Amino acid sequence: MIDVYAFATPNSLKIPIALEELELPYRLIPVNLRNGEHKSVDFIAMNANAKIPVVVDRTVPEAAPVTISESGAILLYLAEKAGRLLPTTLQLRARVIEELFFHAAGLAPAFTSSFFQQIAKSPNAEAVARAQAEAERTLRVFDTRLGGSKYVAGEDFTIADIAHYGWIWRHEAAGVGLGGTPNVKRWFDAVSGRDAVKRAIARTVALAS
Ligand SMILES: N[C@@H](CCC(=O)N[C@@H](CS)C(=O)NCC(=O)O)C(=O)O
Repeated sequence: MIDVYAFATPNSLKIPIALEELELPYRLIPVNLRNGEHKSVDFIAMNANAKIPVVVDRTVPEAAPVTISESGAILLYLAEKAGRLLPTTLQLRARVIEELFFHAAGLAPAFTSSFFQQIAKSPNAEAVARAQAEAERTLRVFDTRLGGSKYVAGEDFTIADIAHYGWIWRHEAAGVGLGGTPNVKRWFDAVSGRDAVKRAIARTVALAS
């Protein structure tokens, strides 16, 4: 079994989407961030960074389980394990890896920061506006990339789309709309309509109920 430690969050959602798309059986184990469960000794033994998602793959033949954190790294691990959702040509693979890094180092931190500014108990108008502007800027970069192809790294759906979907799914919480980015809107509607994505959202949202 593949164990996925997660909660109803943007970074968590990526992993069930990948596993549903890959048709790999998995078990979702809730880590309630509201109760600080990610700071427990047992959780930190799996991820010293104290963040979800974490995957423990107990299905590795003749080897100890693989424990892995960082959603982008987990997506790469699962795609390589299954031999799907990651192109084999060097050129297309480079695009996917570029997007995974852009997501992890650009779009996700900008959206995370804007989200925290939106929910701040004592919001500072300048800080809110600056964080929102950077989230919108990264969204426009994403829109430009999507202007040239059906999916973000080419004509096929890959783990790069799954990585970006996590935060675009929660764009409203980050104070960002999709009205000014038609390519993102088109892509978001198409990815939201995939059966695997619908199943993953239902299972992930249920973690917080
Ligand atoms: N770079 C990490 C970010 C993970 C992350 O920020 N997870 C959030 C939930 S979406 C979390 O665990 N937050 C708890 C905290 O920071 O205390 C990844 O992509 O997995």
